[in-house]
Amino acid sequence: MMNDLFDSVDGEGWSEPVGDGVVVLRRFASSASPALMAAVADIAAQAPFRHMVTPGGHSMSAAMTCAGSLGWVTDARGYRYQSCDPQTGRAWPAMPPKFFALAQQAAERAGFPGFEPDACLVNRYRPGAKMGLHQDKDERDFSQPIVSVSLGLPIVFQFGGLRRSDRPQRVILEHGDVVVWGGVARLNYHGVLTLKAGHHPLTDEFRYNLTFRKAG
Ligand code: MD6
Ligand code: FE
Repeated sequence: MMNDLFDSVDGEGWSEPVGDGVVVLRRFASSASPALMAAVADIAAQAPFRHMVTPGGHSMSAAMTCAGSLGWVTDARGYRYQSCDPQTGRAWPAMPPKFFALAQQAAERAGFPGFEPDACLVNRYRPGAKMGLHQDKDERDFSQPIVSVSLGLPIVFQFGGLRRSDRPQRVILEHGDVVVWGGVARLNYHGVLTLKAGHHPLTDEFRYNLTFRKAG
């Protein structure tokens, strides 16, 4: 697996397979990260970060916004994708071309050529925020992978199995790391542990996560 230790056609980094269908492309997004964060600020100026409420009535500890033709929302009615931001009534901000290109390159590098994400969920964690084990299953086509970009403070990611009770592996995700998740792993449970306090030169006290999906 020589190519896993070296090269990436489009940039820096190295690959670490985590399990069938899951690979971490270490530092794949490092050089793009300042431009990605500038685009996040742009998105948040149009569609502000907010703490969405789960159908069970709990406010999520990660603040969220979205870009693309579809955005993921949760409220008392459930989880779904929709084309408008419920908070502003306007369409979600367009997917920045830099986002699309990076996600497509990462997917290709991981063996999923032709990935065309139409939704980018942007999560912002402050110290104390976390995301419990969940499946990403609101998308239409599970043949398409998910590409997840970590920016800012490190966090412990949990990669579980198809049952919530399957004991998860733990992997630290750092600034610039990209996880590509698909195939037999597409519906596996996963989450992140509580963010610890710290400071990052690009993101201050926060960790951001961009997850790209083909939702529609
Ligand atoms: C996060 N990520 O890293 C949350 N989902 O903050 C996810 O929920 C996620 O990173 C599916 C695939 C990759 C992910
Ligand atoms: Fe997820």
